[in-house]
Amino acid sequence: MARRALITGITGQDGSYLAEHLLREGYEVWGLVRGQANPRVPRVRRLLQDVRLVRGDLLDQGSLISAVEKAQPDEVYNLGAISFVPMSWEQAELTGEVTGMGVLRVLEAIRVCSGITAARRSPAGQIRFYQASSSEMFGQVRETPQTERTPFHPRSPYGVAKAYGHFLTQNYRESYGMFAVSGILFNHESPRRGAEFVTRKVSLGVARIKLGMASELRLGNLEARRDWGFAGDFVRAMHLMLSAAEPEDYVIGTGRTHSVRELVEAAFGAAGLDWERHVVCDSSLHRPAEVDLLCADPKKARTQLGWEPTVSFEDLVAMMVEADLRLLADGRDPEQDNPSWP
Ligand code: NAP
Ligand code: G4F
Repeated sequence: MARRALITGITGQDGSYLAEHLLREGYEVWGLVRGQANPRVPRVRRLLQDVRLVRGDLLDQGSLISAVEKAQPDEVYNLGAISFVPMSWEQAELTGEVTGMGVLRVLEAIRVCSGITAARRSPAGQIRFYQASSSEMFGQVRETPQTERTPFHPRSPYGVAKAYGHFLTQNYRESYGMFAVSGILFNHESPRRGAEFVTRKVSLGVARIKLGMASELRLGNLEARRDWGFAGDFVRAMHLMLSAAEPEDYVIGTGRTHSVRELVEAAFGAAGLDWERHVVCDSSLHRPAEVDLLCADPKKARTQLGWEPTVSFEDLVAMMVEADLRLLADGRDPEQDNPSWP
């Protein structure tokens, strides 16, 4: 029998790469989709044809129990979240409900469906659980690079909600003996990245300028530094964590950090453009509290999981710029009709 995986957030960047990876590994893949007319669902149905879809919402406990009952998964990957940091200040309560409390609801669905109680700990052959934790939890970093032992100091309602989900996952592991782990993932990008995140905003902006569709690109803080990797590499780490002998949390990143300014230089350079002629700094895009510097120490993942990133920062930026040049040159809509999807 093929192993079964249930993925929340199947319509997002990571959901698509993880589904492809697990299908290649021989899994039967189920994806949770929300809403009665979710515009991303036709795209998933068209592009990930072998994925089975089940309706549910991280805000709705009963729907998650039903989804687990229907999919009968061996593994659950909780990737669903409100994941855009600036939105978490605008809709802090909703972010807490989806990104934070959503983790509790998924864990409870697994616990209830598995018949786990304080007296009856997790049985053999239990459902394994992956939580999409984030380097945003490190926030105002206490040390660099950041490891699994670095304390958290989140700087956004999103980071706070992720910290709640992270500690809750650890707590369910300790309280009920569940195979529940968190991957503390640093920023990972791809041509499938949402257009609101800075890497994609820049690659789309460069493509529009190169094709004469725009002349300027407005950005916020150019000095923030991130450890940017390729999403296709990072989903392999999620699967390795759930395939390990013991449930443990891991930091996943490249170990290299670059500023937004360096990202901009690389992206405009990849299209043969001078960024200083086009980029406009817009202070309205600055955040109420910024995370200035993120840089992973992925040693534990390398030594215990054998995980290594394969795509460099320069190649990632070039890949995204080239994909967006092709996309816009073909007259396609970046949100609806992305040919970089499978
Ligand atoms: P993404 O592209 O923004 O996808 C988010 C997913 O969450 C979408 O499929 C969205 O579905 C779903 N979702 C939102 N609200 C929901 C709800 N109420 N119920 C069920 N699903 C809901 O995010 P991503 O980049 O793939 O990231 C995946 C996960 O990793 C997220 O939890 C994110 O916070 C975390 N993470 C990401 C990074 C990164 O650099 N990408 C780094 C660390 C951690 P709809 O299509 O229906 O909106
Ligand atoms: O691309 P970003 O919006 O990503 P951010 O805030 O680091 O969050 C992403 O990575 C987290 C992992 O650390 C995930 F958990 C989270 O879900 C998400 O995927 O912004 C990156 C940096 C920030 O410092 C921001 O201030 O870029 C800076 N920036 C400068 N100008 C901008 C802009 N960010 C955006 N989105 N748009 C700008 O115009």
